[in-house]
Amino acid sequence: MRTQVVIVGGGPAGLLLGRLLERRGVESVILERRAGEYVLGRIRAGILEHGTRVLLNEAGVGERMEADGLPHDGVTLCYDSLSHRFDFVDLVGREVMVYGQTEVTRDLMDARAASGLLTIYGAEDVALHDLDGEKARVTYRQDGQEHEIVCDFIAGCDGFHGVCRRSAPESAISVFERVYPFGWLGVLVDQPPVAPELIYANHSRGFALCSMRSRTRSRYYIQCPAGTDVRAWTDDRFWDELRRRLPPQDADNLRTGESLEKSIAPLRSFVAEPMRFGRLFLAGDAAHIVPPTGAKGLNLAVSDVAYLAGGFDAYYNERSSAEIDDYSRRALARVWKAERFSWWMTTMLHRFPEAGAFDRRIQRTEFEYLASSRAAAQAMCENYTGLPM
Ligand code: FAS
Ligand code: PHB
Repeated sequence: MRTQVVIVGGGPAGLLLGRLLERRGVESVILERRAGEYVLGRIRAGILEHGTRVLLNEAGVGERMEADGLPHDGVTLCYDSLSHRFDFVDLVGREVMVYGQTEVTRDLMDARAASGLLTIYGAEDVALHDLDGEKARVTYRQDGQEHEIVCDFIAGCDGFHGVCRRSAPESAISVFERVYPFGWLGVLVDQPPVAPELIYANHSRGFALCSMRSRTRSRYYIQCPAGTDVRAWTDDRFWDELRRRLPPQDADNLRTGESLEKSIAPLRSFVAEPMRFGRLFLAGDAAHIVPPTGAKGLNLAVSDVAYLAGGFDAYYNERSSAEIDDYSRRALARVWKAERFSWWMTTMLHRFPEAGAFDRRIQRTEFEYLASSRAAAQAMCENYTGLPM
């Protein structure tokens, strides 16, 4: 088989890249290791930046998001007994969209199927070849059969544990990483959210987040020590701990129920540089990871593939390589700003086991400054609702 771009990974980055390329007349094949239903079963992000919402609408996959999503124009941060609501529209003139990653992925899958474009699910042992050759090659196995695709470019959209980043020459890649001493224990429940907007709380017992997927389905997280076994957490134990970390009026409003999903996400900051190796381009979690505190992970995948689609468009339709040659620099400039913001939100809102009295005073002062300075609040909201793409 031959194509112009092979996309490895059928998550949001790969599917959105495929959609953006289709709109520009560039041919792609997506290779996804898992089955489609498995991909949809992963509960991940919940907040779309303003720019992501605009881009999904421009790509013609925003209809269900606009019908079912929840535009939010504010968020509340708490620190012990302190609580402050940040009004996005007043401070930075834009809002965010609450619409789960699962639904974004479903919309993209449906659009690709409706266009009759090829996504190969169950593609095993994907391997990349000839990254510096005249053409690149991708091999994979499906139903016991070996297959090969010859292509101009490979987009590595296969996430943190994928094969693409590992296929780059070890001497050519630089890695920057911070692993946090805690994770997020997350629960999905079919109960109305505790409040109309998100609540991020730094309590002496640890971080908690009240989020949602709709007016009848909620998503909650509590900080837990790294290495925690999710089996040690019954629903009742989770609800009791969450209630203890929330402001009293929110704890009283909490509607509990049987968890539809319960999982622990480790927290890390990670960037691999550069994001291009010959004919291989990395995008999304394949190139970088942020702690979810800033709600940046999915949104960074979106800006990466927007840049990459523009680059392939210029290459094929204007015979110019300038944009793809500048992809890594341009993408990393936005990645690092999101890494900074996600690190800053995580540092301010979590209890660090090794923190001393001075560290906790500085953390509280960071919150008090943020809650008392319009300029500081504008900076926080500018990042949370999304820096320009
Ligand atoms: P993804 O990991 O979503 O997709 C990669 C795809 O590649 C997967 O479908 C995988 O099956 C496939 N793949 C992997 N290896 C392959 C191979 N060798 N061959 C073929 N296919 C292969 N972000 C937030 O903003 N908020 C959150 O709350 C949040 N929670 C998260 C929880 C967890 C457990 C994780 C892991 C991430 C979370 N994220 C969150 C970040 C997440 O939303 C990512 O940013 C987002 O999924 C990025 O999308 P992709 O880059 O497409 O990577
Ligand atoms: C979510 O709803 O899953 C969510 C929301 C905000 C975050 C992280 C996760 O910062």
